[in-house]
Amino acid sequence: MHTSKLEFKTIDITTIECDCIVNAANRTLLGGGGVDGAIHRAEGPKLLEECRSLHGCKTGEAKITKGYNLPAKYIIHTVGPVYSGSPSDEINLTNCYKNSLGLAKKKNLHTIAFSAISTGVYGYPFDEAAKVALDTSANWLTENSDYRMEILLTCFDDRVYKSYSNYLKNYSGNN
Ligand code: AR6
Repeated sequence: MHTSKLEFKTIDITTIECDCIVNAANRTLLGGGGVDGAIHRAEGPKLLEECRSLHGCKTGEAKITKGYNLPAKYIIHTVGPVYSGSPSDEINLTNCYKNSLGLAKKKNLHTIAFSAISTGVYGYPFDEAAKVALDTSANWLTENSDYRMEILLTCFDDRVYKSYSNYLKNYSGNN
């Protein structure tokens, strides 16, 4: 018997004690601004050194490193799409969530906290990104119902929190 969970809340991802946090990285995996910058700042040079050995990451894919001094045991680095308005954006963003969850399962991890991938510098509209994050996470839990996974979607920006709330409100209204 196990209980999987899907929730969202306003929290700084670098403070979360869990099996893994998901960083919204870029294709170099060598750090940047936003949540990526915050994670690298909180951790320091050892993370950067391990990231160098990974030789980058394609959009929609995910790679894992240790969490070093962060409270999370591991960091999954995924690369969201730079929003362009084309159908490939949704496919790539969906793959970020799916591949991160798949990697966490492969590593036998059971608690995962996501940043709101692509909703900052990469310009993905909040409502559309919320739909992808919530639908993909919920579908993954259904498809992997034999595995316990607790998913937390972090919202650092109030507009992200509002989009998650609104999507769920409309969702329950339709059912
Ligand atoms: N904890 C949780 N969420 C955060 C934090 C934090 N400490 N800081 C920011 N966010 P962004 P992207 C939220 O720009 O759009 C970097 O330079 C933020 O409010 O970090 O995928 C990379 O190196 C927003 O909702 O990532 C790439 O070059 C969300 O995290 C590029 O930015 C994502 O915003 C990736 O852009």
